Amino acid sequence: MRWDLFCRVIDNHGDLGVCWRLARDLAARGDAVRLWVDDAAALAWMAPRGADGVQLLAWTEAAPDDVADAVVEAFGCDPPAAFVRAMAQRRPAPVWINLEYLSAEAYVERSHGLPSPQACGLTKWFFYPGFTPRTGGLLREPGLIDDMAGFDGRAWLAAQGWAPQPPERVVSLFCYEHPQLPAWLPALATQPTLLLATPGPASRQLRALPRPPGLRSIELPWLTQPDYDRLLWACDLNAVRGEDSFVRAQWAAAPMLWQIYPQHDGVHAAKLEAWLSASLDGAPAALAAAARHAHRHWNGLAAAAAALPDLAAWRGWQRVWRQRLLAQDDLTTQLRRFAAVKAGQTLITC
Ligand code: TRH
Repeated sequence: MRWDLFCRVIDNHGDLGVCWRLARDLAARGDAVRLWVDDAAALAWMAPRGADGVQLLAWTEAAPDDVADAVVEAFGCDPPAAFVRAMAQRRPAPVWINLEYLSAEAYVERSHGLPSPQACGLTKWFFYPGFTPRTGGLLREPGLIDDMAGFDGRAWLAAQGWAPQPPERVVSLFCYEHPQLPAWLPALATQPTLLLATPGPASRQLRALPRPPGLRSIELPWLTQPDYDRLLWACDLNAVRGEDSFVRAQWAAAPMLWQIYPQHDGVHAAKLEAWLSASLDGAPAALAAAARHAHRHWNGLAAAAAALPDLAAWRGWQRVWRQRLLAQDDLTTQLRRFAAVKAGQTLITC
């Protein structure tokens, strides 16, 4: 199958991060992918060597010479008008899919797979990632779990020059502007800790804060997506943000803190609670309570800080949660199946 994938970079790196990961996965399965991006600058560090089978194109308002079998607009970015006109003229019509943001909230299962008739006569289908079999699943490329199985985290960190000095634990930090950071550092330092801070807000805020005794930190460069994965696999605790690193931390199955993408009207609180309920369902009560509190405090939704859960017990539970997620088909498998079925059912309603 041939794909046209549209990505508009709003802010931060998740739009491009998710689209690149999807494009790479589709191509690795033998599909031809054109990835149309309005600002691909971050690929210079995220994926400096590109990917076989992925044709990277600059977003253009010009009419295309042709349209692929399936068109995916990521996060409701609306393809260019001339492209949509070409889609409506194509026979057979392409399958048009809107790949939505990830959430564990209940509306996702209700909305996943619904059609939306468009003025041009085409049907746009809503495809929701998610954590349950009644959603579109999560991006998980073939071989990911095997790659982790043979990975030696401490050796990899040492090879990068980021080896902890025993008995230091290693924590990765990828965050937005973070009001809790000044209080978090002394709490981390109660045990010898090496903090690996990603570029951007994490390093910038850290630079301005005193280092409590017991805490060392290293400012990292931007890593390729595969190397950022390896960082998550190597660390004892990962502070992640947004959507894609949030998913990758769940595949790493290490203790994690998620700084959700803050939304002005506070709707992110419901999104956080939905994920906490899903991912801690069945966890030992004390662990679940401590992990919930840690995430709420991390997101400014709980006043007082509290001790983190025991990292060994937390890692044990993250592995249980990962096993549950592995039971569902991955997003690319489901998307390809969905597009093939809809291609057979494309309705021209005009
Ligand atoms: O950068 P983000 O905050 O992106 C956000 C979210 O996706 C949010 O949902 C969306 O609404 C907003 O963008 C527009 O976090 P996220 O989703 O983790 O994306 C970061 C990407 O960068 C991810 O693919 C991982 C990748 N990455 C690297 O490749 N190397 C690195 O060194 C780091 C730190 C990240």
